Parts: sequence; structure tokens; C-alpha cells
Amino acid sequence: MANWLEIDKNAKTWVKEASQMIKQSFSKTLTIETKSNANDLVTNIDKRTEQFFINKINDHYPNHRIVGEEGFGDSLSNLDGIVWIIDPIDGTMNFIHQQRNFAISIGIYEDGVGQIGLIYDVVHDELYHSIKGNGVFLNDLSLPRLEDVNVSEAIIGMNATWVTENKRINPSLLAPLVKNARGIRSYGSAAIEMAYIASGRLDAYISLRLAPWDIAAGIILIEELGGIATTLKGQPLDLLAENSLFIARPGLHEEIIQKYLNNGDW
Ligand code: 2AM
Ligand code: CA
Ligand code: CA
Ligand code: CA
Repeated sequence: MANWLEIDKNAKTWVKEASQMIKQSFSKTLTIETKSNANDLVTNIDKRTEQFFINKINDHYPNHRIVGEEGFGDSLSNLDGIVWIIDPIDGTMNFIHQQRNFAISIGIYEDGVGQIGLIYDVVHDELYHSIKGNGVFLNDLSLPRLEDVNVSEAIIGMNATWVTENKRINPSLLAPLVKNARGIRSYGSAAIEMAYIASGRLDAYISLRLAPWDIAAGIILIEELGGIATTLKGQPLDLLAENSLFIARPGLHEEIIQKYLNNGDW
């Protein structure tokens, strides 16, 4: 049996250590490279932070496997055993341009079941954390279970790109939801937007394409609080592939799927 309390304690210690390293980089010059396109950025700090976690995990838990965005971990074809799914900096564009609104995201799974979720908003010093079955905490504050709310009272996280011409959907499909929601917000970090649902700052979040490391920790936090995390079609998420993502408070999830997302060709 894995000692989840010990793993959680170590993971938190490493997250805090990594965050010191990240904050120290604010006064230094970053090395910035592009990945799939001119706006898909990565820095030396993203890479160094991922390597830091991988070294720590390999030293302490040589049998655990690791998936990280920057590719220093393992490449997996299944989720057998204990798997750490890590995004060293979620919100790299914010990290570069704003020095805020980015997070470290770590989800730890055993045989595909989420056991520990950690999302750390480094600059605001807000650690969202959960061990399965023990609730979700924002620092020391225990977060309440998520209750239903109507679309007309909901604040929804969504990137404005999805209502412009794009490769994935007809932009008019999301317009009625944008119109009927109380408000739309965009923070530029999927991990922070998922954490904000956990803390009630957002009621739902929609993204048309995310990778496993963007969502692995957030799913654990949301499900622990009774929220629902699926694709935009309402299907289960696959942590070995890219997914669209729709997460929301329980009743709101059903309302939005039925009234707004049912006609989409996602
Ligand atoms: P990142 O900063 O770790 O790259 C931005 O709206 C959100 O989408 C961030 O969480 C960002 O994560 C993620 N993201 C950026 N580029 C992406 C891509 N090519 N595929 C999937 N997710 C991406
Ligand atoms: Ca990235
Ligand atoms: Ca990410
Ligand atoms: Ca990242």
C-alpha cells in the first residue's frame, strides 16, 4: 500500500521549493523558445522545474512513473501503477508577460484513479490540495462541496479564441452561452481556472483542447468536491490523450450540456 500521507507531504515540500526557484527567476533573463507555434512558449524555467520534480520523484520513489509537459519524464501507454502527471508551469505565457497567474500542477494517480491533486498559484501563495476522500483545501481552509447554480448566475471561464474563427468549432455555437451567463472570465491557466471552480470563484470552465498535464490535478480537486469533469460531449476524460474539457458544478454541468453543448460538433 502506498503511503499517501508521506507522498503528499513530500510533494508539497517540493512544490514550495520549486516555487522559490521560479520566483528567483523573476529578476533574471529568461530563455524563451517557441514550440508548436509562435504563441506556444516554453522557458528554461519550465524545463528546469520539471527536471527538479523528476529528480526528486526518481530519488524517493523509483517505481513511480512520471509524465511531464516538457518531456523529461516517461512516455506512457497506460496508467498502471503510480503515475505523477506534472505541469511545471501552467500558464507559461502569463509567467513570461505578467509574472503572475501561473501555477504548478501535479496529479498523482494509482491505476488511473486520482489520489492526490496539487495546484499551486505561486505568486498568490495559494495551494489547492486534496488527498482522495479527505476533502479539498485552499492552504489551511477546507473548501465546501459544490452546489448547483443556474447559467444566469454563473461565471464561466473560457478563452475568447473559441468564439473567433478557429479550427475546432463554429464560433457561433458558444455565443448563446456567453450571452446568457452572468459573466465570462479568462485567466490563461487551465490549472488556475480549475482551482477557481474548486474555490467557487468560477462556476464552470470550457476549453476545446487541453493536454493531460493541464487537467490531471484539477480533475481530482473538482471530483472530490462533487463537481463534474468531462469532455464537451459529456464523455469521460482520457489522461493519455488531448481532450476538450468541460467542468462545472453538478446541476450546472447538466444544464449546459443539455441546452448549449448538445448541438456542437466538438
Ligand atoms: P501551458 O501554459 O502549460 O502551455 C492557456 O489557455 C491554457 O492552455 C494553459 O493552461 C496552457 O498551458 C494551455 N495550452 C497552451 N498551449 C496548449 C497546447 N498547444 N495544447 C494544449 N494546451 C495548451
Ligand atoms: Ca506549454
Ligand atoms: Ca499547461
Ligand atoms: Ca506548462
